[in-house]
Amino acid sequence: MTELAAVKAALKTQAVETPSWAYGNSGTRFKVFAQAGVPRDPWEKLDDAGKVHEFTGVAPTVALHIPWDKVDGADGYAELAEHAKRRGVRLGAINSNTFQDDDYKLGSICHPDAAVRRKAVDHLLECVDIMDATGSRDLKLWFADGTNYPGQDDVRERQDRLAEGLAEVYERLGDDQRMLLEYKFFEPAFYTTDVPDWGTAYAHCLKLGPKAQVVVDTGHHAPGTNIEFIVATLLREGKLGAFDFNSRFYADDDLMVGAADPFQLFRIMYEVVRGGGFTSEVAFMLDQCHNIEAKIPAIIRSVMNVQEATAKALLVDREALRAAQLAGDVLEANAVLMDAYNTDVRPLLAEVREEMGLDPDPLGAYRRSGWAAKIVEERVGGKQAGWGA
Ligand code: AOS
Ligand code: ZN
Ligand code: ZN
Repeated sequence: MTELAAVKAALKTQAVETPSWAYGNSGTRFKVFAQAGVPRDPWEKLDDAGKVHEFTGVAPTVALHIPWDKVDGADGYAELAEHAKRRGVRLGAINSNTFQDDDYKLGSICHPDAAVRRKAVDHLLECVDIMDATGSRDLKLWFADGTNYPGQDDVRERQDRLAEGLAEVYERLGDDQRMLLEYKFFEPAFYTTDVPDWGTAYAHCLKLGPKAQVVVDTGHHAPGTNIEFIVATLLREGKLGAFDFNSRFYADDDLMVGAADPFQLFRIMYEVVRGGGFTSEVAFMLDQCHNIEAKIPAIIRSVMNVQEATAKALLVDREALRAAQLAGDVLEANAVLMDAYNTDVRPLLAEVREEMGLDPDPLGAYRRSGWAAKIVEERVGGKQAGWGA
């Protein structure tokens, strides 16, 4: 296989998981701008996700969020999985929610009251039951737990509570299931967060065992953090479970991935490729909210941005780079990397899509499909789905 053929083959195997909540309405704490045609339930979210996969060819799974995507009936989740299949996609990670209940004001799994911790852990166990029904591999955990004021709670004891709760859920996982622990440096807690950084997530995952892995959400770091270094380190330790891709300018902005800093995304993807993460079990998920832009095209654009960064990362001349590095040729090593980054990979990706039997222009194809007008016309009445509901 020529090198270019190998790059194309790799790009064809790429799988980007889209989040169910990105198809619904979202906003800031100031205002949610509702959009016509937005899904009203998980079934319609899957209809839209099916369109993203139909036009990109590389978005085969959809992450669910419980309780936002809760369905009724004993066979509800099996039916949802069937519905996904009919739309050409599969159900992906199950995201838990221990942040929208009044009981969680002082935390969930780290709460000082054992009864609240019990409630939180029971919810996580319920999520594993759902995974059994949907056939999902991953349980994605993000905790809003933390404190707002120094002295509010015992920071160290909260870690013990966290470890205890996680251990109980870990024990419940099936052989092929994983627990993905996401960190975030602040928000909603403003003084301490119980899983604030990759080191804390890594320490808990290490203690738990091989089925516990760290999630890197690209929007969850302090400005200036070298995320690709974290990625390289976690991959080296075999502890990178997944990405939550999005872009940030200031805080956890959840904008389209690759929109704020495509160069950073390239550097991250280069470390993924370099560390063997592209072919391993690392899950590439989007975690975004499309507050003002149309949802489906924004998600298609995001998937394409991931593809472009990946293509550039795959195009790095690794031999030339290594030779320059070993020779101590700083400028040449940097030039090799920048050459790949500055390559216009859009024609290459258009070819890849054509070879996959797809339209080379996914956004144009979506626009021409008439789906946007159809959902506006058909999805009338009922309550639109949204982040938080
Ligand atoms: C929150 O900031 C995190 O990014 C989580 O991944 C969260 O669960 C997700 O945004 C869906 O609520
Ligand atoms: Zn996230
Ligand atoms: Zn986030």
